[in-house]
Amino acid sequence: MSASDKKRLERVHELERGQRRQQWVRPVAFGLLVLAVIVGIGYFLSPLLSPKASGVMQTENGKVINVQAAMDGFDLTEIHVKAGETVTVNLRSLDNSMHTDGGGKHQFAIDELGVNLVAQPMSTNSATFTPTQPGEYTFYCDICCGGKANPTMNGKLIVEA
Ligand SMILES: [Cu+2]
Repeated sequence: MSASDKKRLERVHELERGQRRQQWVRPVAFGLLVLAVIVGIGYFLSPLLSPKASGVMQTENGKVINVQAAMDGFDLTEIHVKAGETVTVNLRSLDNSMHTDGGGKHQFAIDELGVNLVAQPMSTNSATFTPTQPGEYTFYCDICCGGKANPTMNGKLIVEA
């Protein structure tokens, strides 16, 4: 084999190696793209698919209030109940324990009514109380985001006569 033949042969091998590289790069890149799209769609759909649990329900045991808290505040900021009516608050924290600010916990506290409820990360905690005096009470979370002073981490419980 002459020197030029050897060189030509090397060149052919080089080309084959290059093609083999391309052969796996494309499917892998495509696979990653598909994965990214699926993850992206899942990320945007998950809040729509998970049941939106917040709201106020009238039950035979009084009023049940499902309220969710995250770093941007409570999803209910005004709650109406009647004086003398039993109120159960189910507070759900939507944040996980990776949050440095408050560790994913949120609070629902009403000083005047002796309510101090803390929900653990991604969990629900409940408190039952019966307000007897009509009036406007502030509920707040003093755990995250500057606490009580944060205007988004509070709301009003309005007790009607
Ligand atoms: Cu909070």
